[in-house]
Amino acid sequence: MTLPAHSRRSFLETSLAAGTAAGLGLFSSPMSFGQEAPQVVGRLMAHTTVPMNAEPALKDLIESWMTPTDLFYIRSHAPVPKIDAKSFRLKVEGMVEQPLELSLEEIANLPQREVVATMTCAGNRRYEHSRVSPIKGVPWQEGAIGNAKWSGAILSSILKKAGVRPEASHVWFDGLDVVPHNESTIPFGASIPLRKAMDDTAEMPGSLLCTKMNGEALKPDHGWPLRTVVPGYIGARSVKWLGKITLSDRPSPNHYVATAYKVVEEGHDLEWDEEGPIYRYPINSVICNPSPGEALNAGKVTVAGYALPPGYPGVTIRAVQVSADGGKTWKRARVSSPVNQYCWVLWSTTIDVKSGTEEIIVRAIDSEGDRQPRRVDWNLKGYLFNAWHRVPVKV
Ligand SMILES: Nc1nc2c(c(=O)[nH]1)N[C@H]1C(S)=C(S)[C@@H](COP(=O)(O)O)O[C@H]1N2
Ligand SMILES: [Mo]
Repeated sequence: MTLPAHSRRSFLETSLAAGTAAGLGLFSSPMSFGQEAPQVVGRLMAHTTVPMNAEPALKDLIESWMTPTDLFYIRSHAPVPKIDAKSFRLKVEGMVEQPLELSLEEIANLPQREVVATMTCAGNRRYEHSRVSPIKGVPWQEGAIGNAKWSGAILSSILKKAGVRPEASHVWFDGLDVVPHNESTIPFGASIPLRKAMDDTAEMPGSLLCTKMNGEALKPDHGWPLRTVVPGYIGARSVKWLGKITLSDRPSPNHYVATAYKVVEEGHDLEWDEEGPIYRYPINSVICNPSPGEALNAGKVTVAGYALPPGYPGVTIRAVQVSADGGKTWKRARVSSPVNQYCWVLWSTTIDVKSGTEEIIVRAIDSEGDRQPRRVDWNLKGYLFNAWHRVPVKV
């Protein structure tokens, strides 16, 4: 997938000219986190701590295909809400035959599933994107992504229990968090097409109402006691601290669907109105080792990272290619992890670098033959940045 080609601004590819090597590394340069020094929180580096917005170091991130929960990025728009598990009820309302109020116990008694899926923030790699001109928003490097085992009830089974009326076509999710917005507060919300919610296959439900992450009760930062997980969609559609599901004939009017999370260029009112919400994430790949600006000896160098197929059903990563000569020649990397739909792969290879080698580049190709784009259009919010990933090195 490429971004809409409506840009009057420059195309964007990360390049040496656009930033100094020292400014690129997650840990090598505190300056890359803006004015404030990054704060270490457990195994994450926090951009902000209230609310928590934090990502892991890339070398830690690719240590395992399944991301340990303490290395999983956290993206929250407001502090973790206080929820009482005993009195908690998930509301299901709107265009349904029978509105529901379900306790955690009742949800646990519905058909359960366990799925492995990658979650990624639409703003992952925003930091690189912002080099063309500054972008507001968390300056994510390449760590706003993780792969976890999610377990819980299948969303469609709850919808069937409530009885979806024929005029419904979208499923809204509202969180229990309280996000400051225009001098007032709103819950974080999302919505997905009803068809996506009902698109269960033997391997993968269209959407999950998740109560466990990596085999343990969800951690508060990740949405305890209940969150949605929508495989293939940007993280923003997987609402944490889920309190209410509403069936409707239109997408949610919540700010995070109606206004935020759109690919717009200038952000005038008509452009926001015309542009639809982002749902799926695009193909991507990232070099996690070596680090930007790392000094390397001439000769063979190990290069490793992750690659993510686009969030289409059945699409996987076919190949990951690495170049040390500016893209003239490419070497195919070895994929060392399972290759599944909706999941990243981990890859590594060795490549020859010599005196004068300035950068190492990676790109990925999916099972449909679609390629990660060399460059993408700049957009106002810095979403879905997936140009070839370039890491400057010193040999
Ligand atoms: N209620 C609520 N749900 C939310 C958010 C939030 O701020 N509030 N952030 C969203 C965004 S933008 C992302 S990328 C993912 C991040 O999930 P994680 O913090 O478990 O990694 O949660 C999504 N769900
Ligand atoms: Mo996000």
